[in-house]
Amino acid sequence: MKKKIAFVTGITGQDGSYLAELLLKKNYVVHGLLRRTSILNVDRIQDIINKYENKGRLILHYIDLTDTSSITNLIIKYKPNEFYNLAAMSHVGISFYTGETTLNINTLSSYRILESILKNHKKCKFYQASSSEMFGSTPPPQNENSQFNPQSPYGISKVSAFYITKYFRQAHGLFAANGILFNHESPRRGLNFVTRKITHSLSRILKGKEKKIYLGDVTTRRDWGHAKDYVYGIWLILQHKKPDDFVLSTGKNYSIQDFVKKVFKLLNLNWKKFVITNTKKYLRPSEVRNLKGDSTKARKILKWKPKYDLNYLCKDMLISDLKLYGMTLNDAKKIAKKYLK
Ligand code: NAP
Ligand code: G4F
Repeated sequence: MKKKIAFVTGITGQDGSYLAELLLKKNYVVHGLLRRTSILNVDRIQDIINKYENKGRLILHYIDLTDTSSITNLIIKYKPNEFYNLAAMSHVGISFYTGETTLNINTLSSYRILESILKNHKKCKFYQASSSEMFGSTPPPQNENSQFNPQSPYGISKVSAFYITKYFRQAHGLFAANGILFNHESPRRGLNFVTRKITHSLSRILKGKEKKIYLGDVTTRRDWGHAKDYVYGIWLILQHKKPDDFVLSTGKNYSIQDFVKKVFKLLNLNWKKFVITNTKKYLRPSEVRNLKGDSTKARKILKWKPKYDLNYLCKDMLISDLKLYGMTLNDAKKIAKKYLK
C-alpha cells in the first residue's frame, strides 16, 4: 500500500518532534518544513533523522513561512495527504513585544498555506494548531462553544487563524480542522515556558549554577497535559470522517505555584527558599488567569483521553533535566538533603 505523506511545519519544536515520531511509527513519509537558523536547531529530531532520513521516510526542507512559493512548490511536487501546521511564534509573553511578526507568522501563514492547498491540491487535509489562549478572559470550563476573549497578540493571532481555517472549510469545502489545545508540556518544552523553566532551573541550582528561580505571576492557573497525549489527539483530529474543531485538555487545573510546589516536593525542598515571584520582567501587560478545558467532544467523538497526569509530568520533566546535568533523582535528593536544606 502507498504510504501516506504528511507535511509538518514546526517539526523542530516540542509538538512537531513528537508528532513526527508518531507519524513515522504509523508508516507515513514525513516532510518536515523548517526555517534556516544560524545554529542548526534539530536537537529534538536528531534521533528520527538518524533513523529515517537515509531511508527516505523523513525529508527536511527549508522554507520560510512568509514566502508562499517556498511552500507552494513543495505542495505541488509532493501532494501531501495531510498538512500539520504547527509552526508559530508560540511564546505569549514575547508576543507583547513582537506583535507584528506574531500576526504575520501565526495568522497570515495559515492563510498562505490554505490558499495554496485550495489552488493546488484540494484533497490535502489541514490541521491548525489553535490554542486555549484564544479563550483569554472567558471563565472556565472552556469548550468549543465558549467565547474567544484573547488577551495578547499571540491570542489574537490564533483566533484569526482559527477563523481562517473555518472559512476555508465552510466556504471552499477543504478538510481544514482546528485543535484547540490547552497547555501541554514535556521534557522537550522550550526553556522559557514556565514549567520547563522551573524543572531546568532547579537542576541548575543543584549543580551550583544558579541560586534562585525568578518567576512572574504564580497565581494564574493552567490545565497542563503531556505533549505525547496531545500529538495523538492532533493525529486523531485529521483521521475523523469530517473536518471539525476539537478542544484537547485534561479538565483539571492548577496554579503555577502548585506546579512549583509539586516539583520541589519531589526533592523534599522548601520552594520558598529558592523561588522569587512577581519579578517585573516576567509580568505580562494582560494575563489569562484561569484556563480549564472541557474536552467532552474529543473524548466522545474521537475517543481521545489523556494517559498522563500532572504528577507524572512533573517527574518526567525533572528527571530529564537532572539527567542533562548528570544527576539521577536519587543523586538530586542526596544533594538537596546535604547542601540545600
Ligand atoms: P514550539 O516548541 O515553540 O515550536 C514552534 C515551532 O515553530 C518550532 O519548530 C519553530 O522553529 C517553528 N517556527 C517558529 N517561527 C517560525 C518561522 N518564522 N518560520 C518557520 N518556523 C517557525 O511550540 P509547540 O509547543 O511545539 O507548539 C506547537 C504549536 O501548537 C504552535 O503553533 C503553538 O502556538 C501551538 N500550541 C501549543 C500549545 C502548548 O501548550 N505547547 C498549546 C496550544 C497551541 P525553531 O525551532 O526554528 O524555533
Ligand atoms: O508557560 P507559559 O509561558 O505558557 P502560556 O502563556 O500559558 O502559553 C502556552 O500555552 C498556550 C496554551 O494555552 C499556548 F498556546 C502557547 O503557545 C504556550 O505554549 O506561561 C504560563 C503562565 C502564564 O500565566 C505566565 O504569566 O505562567 C506565568 N508565568 C509566571 N512566571 C511565567 C513565568 N511564564 C513564563 N513563561 N515565565 C515565567 O517566568
